[in-house]
Amino acid sequence: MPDLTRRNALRTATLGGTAAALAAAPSLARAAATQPDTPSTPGTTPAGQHLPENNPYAHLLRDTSGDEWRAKMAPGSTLAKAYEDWERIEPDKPLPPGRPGVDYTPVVTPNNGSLPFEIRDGVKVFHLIAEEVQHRFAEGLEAYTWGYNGVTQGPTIEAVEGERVRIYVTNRLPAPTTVHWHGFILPHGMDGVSGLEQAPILPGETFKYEWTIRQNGTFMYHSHHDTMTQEGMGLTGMFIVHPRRELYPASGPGALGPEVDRDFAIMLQTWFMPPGTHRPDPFSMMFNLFTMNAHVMPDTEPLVARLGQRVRIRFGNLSAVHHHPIHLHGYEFAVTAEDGRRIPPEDQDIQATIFVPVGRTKDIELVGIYEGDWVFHCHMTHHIMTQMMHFTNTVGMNPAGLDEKVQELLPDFMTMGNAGMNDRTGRPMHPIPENSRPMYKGMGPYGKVSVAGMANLLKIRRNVTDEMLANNTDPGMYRGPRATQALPVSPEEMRAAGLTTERLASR
Ligand SMILES: [Cu+2]
Repeated sequence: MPDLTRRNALRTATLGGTAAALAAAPSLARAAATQPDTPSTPGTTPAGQHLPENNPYAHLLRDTSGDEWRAKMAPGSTLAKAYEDWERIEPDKPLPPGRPGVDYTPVVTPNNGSLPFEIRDGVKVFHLIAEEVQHRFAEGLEAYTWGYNGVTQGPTIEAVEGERVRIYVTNRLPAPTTVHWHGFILPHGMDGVSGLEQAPILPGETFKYEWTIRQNGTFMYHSHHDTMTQEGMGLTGMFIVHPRRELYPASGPGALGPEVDRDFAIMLQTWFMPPGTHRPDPFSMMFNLFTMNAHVMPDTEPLVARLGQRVRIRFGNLSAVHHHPIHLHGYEFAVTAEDGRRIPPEDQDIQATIFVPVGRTKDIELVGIYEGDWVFHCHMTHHIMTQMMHFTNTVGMNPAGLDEKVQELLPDFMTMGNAGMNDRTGRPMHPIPENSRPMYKGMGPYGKVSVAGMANLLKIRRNVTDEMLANNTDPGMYRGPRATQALPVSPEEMRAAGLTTERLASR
C-alpha cells in the first residue's frame, strides 16, 4: 500500500477550503484514503455466468447482466458494432505485443518521435518521465516548459490493438501530476483523474498504469492534475493504437481499407509567451503561440511523401480554449476517423478543411497525386501569426512618425503599416526583444512566406528515396514547371485579352 499518511497530508493541503468539511465527515475522508482490492460490484456475463471476482475488468465487461443492454444498443447500429469490436478483445487474454515494421508501419511525429518500449512477460512496457524541459519552439525562441522524457510535447506512444501495455510514470516535476489516457476504455482506476480515480503522483514517485487495449485509432495522453497549468506547460502527447489487422476482413463491410504508406501525428496546441520571456504563462486567457507538435512554422518539420503514396495525417487538439480548422492546400481529403473511431469508407466526408475541436482527434487520408510543397494551416488567421503584439490599426492612413512619438511614452507601441502588416514582418521595424520571433519568418523560393504559427508543409515529391522517407528528410523547396506558374503579364498580353491597363497605372 502507498504511504497514505503522506498522501493525506497532501490531500488536505490541496483541498484547502474543503479540508475542514472533510474533517467534519471522517467517514468521507476515510473513504477517500482507502481503495477496495476488488470491484464493488462483481459482474456477470450476459449468459449469467460469473466472472472471477478478482477480475479487475468485470465492471467493464458485464455490469449489466442479461441481454437487455444489447437491445438498447440497437443491433446493427454503429454503437452495437463498436461494442462488438471492443468485446473481441478479452482484457485478461491480451494478444501478443505488436512489432513495429512487422505488425504495423510506425507513425512519424514531426519534430518529435515515438517512446521506446520493452517487452516483459508478454506486456509492452513504457516509461514516461514528467519533467521540466528546455524547449525550442523555433530558432531564437526557447522556453522552460514541462514535458515527458526530455521533449515537449511528450513522445508519441504507439501500441497495437489487443496487446497489454504497462506504463510507468515517474514524476520529476516540482508539482504532483497524473496521466490521463484520453479516449481509452480501461479500468476506472487507470483513467488518471487526480483525486477522483487515483492519488496524485508526488514529485519523486513512480506510478504504474496497465490495461489491455481494446480499440485502435488516434488517441492522446495528458496530465489530469492541475490540468490547466500542466497541459498549458506541455504535459501532452499523442497515443496511436494500430489495428490488429487479422481481426478485420480484407474487404467488404468492416474492412480497414488500404494501408497507408505515410502516417503522421500532429498535436495542436496554444501557448502564451510574451516577447522576451522564457516560460509559457498557462494562466493567461490570451495566446500568441500556435503550434504543431510544439513548433511554429517555419521550424515545423515538413511531412515528406513520394508521389502516389497514400498519406494519413492524425490531428489531436489539446489547446486550452481554441478549436482549429486545419486547411490543406491543393487537395481534398477523406476524413477517415474521429476520436479514434474509423469511419466506414462509404460514410467518409470529403473536405478541404478539417475541424479539430479541443479534446478531439481527427484522421485524414489522401493519395499524393499532385506534386508540390502543399501548406496546411489553421484557418483562423490569428493562429498563423507568431507572438503578435498589439497594434494600432492604421490601414489606409499614413502613420509616418507616429511610432517614434508614442514610443517615448509606450516603448512597445507599434502601428501596422498603412497597407497591412506586410511591411512590418520579416524585418524588425524596431528591434524585437531578445528570445522572441518576428511574426512571419520563413523564406520560400518566391519571397517571404505569408504563413507562420500553426502551419506546416506536406511535401509530395517524385524523387524521394526510401532512405529519405525513413528519416522524413526535407527534400528542399519545390519549384513547379514555369508553364504552371502564376506570372505577371505584359501590357500587350492584357490588351490582347481585352483588359484595360489604366487602373494598373493608377496604383
Ligand atoms: Cu487555430
